[in-house]
Amino acid sequence: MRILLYNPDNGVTRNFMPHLWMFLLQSLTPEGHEVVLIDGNAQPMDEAGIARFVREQNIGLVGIGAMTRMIAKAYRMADAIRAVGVPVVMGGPHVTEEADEALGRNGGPRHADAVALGEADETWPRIVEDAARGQLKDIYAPVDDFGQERKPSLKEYPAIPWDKINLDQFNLVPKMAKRTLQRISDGWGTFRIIPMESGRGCPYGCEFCTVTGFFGDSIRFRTNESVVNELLLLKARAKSEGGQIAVFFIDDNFAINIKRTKSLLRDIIAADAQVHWVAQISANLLRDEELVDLIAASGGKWVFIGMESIDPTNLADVNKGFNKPGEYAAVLQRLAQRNVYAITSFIFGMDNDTVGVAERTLKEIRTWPAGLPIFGLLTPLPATPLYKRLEAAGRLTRPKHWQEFIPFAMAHTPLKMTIEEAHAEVRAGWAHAYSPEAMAQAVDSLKDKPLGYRINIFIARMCFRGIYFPQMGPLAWLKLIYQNRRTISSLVKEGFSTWRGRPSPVADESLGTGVGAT
Ligand code: B12
Ligand code: SF4
Repeated sequence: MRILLYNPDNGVTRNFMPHLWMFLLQSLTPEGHEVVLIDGNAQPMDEAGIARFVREQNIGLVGIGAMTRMIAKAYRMADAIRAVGVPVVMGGPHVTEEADEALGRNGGPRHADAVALGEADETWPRIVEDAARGQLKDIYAPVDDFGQERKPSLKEYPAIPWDKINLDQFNLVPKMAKRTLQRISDGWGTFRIIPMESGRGCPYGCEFCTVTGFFGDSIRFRTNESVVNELLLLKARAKSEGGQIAVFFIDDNFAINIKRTKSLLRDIIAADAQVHWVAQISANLLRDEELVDLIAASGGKWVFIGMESIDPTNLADVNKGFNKPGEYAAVLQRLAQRNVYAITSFIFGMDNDTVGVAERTLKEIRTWPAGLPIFGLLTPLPATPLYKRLEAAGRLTRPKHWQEFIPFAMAHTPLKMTIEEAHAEVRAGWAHAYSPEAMAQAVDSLKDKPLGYRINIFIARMCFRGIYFPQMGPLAWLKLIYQNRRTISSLVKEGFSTWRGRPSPVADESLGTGVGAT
């Protein structure tokens, strides 16, 4: 049987990296079946297009995975596929919480023939075999022989064959530049950001987060050896094709067990398996100097930190009181001293937020080392404690907000400002953090570092800006370049004089990773 695994785009941003679930399920597919992957972010498709694809390619089963914000598109695509007679199984965090919606058991239309609840590592092979026999069940749940929920252990993690998988759709280097860039230094003919997990689960239980409910509070880790081998495979692939690879450790809290993280990083260094990497780590765990040393030595370039708010009352409200705004600056300095920078994520529209929260936050940010700030709105995702609290309080204005997804729009009323005011705060956050002046200031703040770091932060910020401001077309890019012409010209001038002062133009090792290509 030919199986298509499909992840829809959200129609707003281009994800900079493929989704891990597709590669994982592909590796867990029983022998005798062929798996094709389509990521809508890299290969946009509409309903007619996917229906044609499954017919022409003789697809016998389609698996669709989606976050809440993409679910409406996922349902439309599923409807189109089912209309041409091909069964659809859906999985991922949204349908796990809203299985009745996907199966049409809540009064709405049915979108999926089957739903895989929770982690599907162990149920996927069964789903495939049932589909091949034409006997798909409605629901597949990860349970043991006694019907108790069972979280898969990651000790026997499948070897994802990164050396063989066709990754053409995930190359971030434009096709026309591939040949030329292949010859630069170690080669930049391909540049891919690959998702990798070293563990699952987070015990912290922040109120707005799906993770503790979905993956559980018991943390499970892969063996160091299996992570190191995967890194080595990816590194070898990048080398053989004259390209670059960076890894996004998608663990929700990569350092949740500091002892284990240190041991993994030491093993990566010992095996010479370093690639440039980014990971999510909460600020409280970055107090440890030795950990930060190891992060830098093992290839860590960017750390994603869910700061959420600079207001301790807000943090306590969402059960994230372990974040201490008073130590944010010190944490970021500690990283920057090792040339590791931070993606700092903030949520506006929290219960204690008032008008002006964006400017208050930006004032703090301006005192920190340059980084990549992100601003979002508090969003009640299905089945989270936040959703339940707001529902009970009658504060949800769009209880099924996912059925009509609107980017950066609230689905409940904040307590101390209006919905429109919260939207304006997010707009202000993005506009000021990524204005040409802020870009110039970020580059200038790194004037003591080699040129490569400044170029890296500038490119990363230009790309990251695209999370909020659409910049997909050439015109939007030209406008952006024009607006930032002063910073660009100063970087080019400096680059030119550095190059003239050197015997040969070797790319600066400090260039790091332009991970922010969203
Ligand atoms: C990496 C990641 C991202 C990446 C993008 C995704 C990517 N390219 O990988 C980035 C950093 C860009 C990102 C952004 C956002 N993310 Co995010 N992200 C994650 C993260 C950390 C890891 C995803 C992952 O690979 N997990 C590991 C794999 C193995 O797990 P999985 O995807 O769940 O798949 C398993 C099962 O769900 C199931 N499964 C999944 N799909 C399918 C399909 C089929 C057919 C089957 C059978 C089974 C199946 O089987 C898999 C194996 O067990 C998760 C948290 C987490 N730990 O999962 C959040 C998470 C998915 N993100 C989340 C959110 C909210 C966001 C943002 C909206 C945040 C924001 N406010 O801006 C944005 C939106 C991005 C966008 N462009 O639309 C939420 C989604 C909750 C929800 N109900 O939708 C999560 C769960 C985190 C959270 N805090 O709750 N994210
Ligand atoms: S620390 Fe991060 S992953 Fe863990 S519950 Fe909080 S927001 Fe979710």
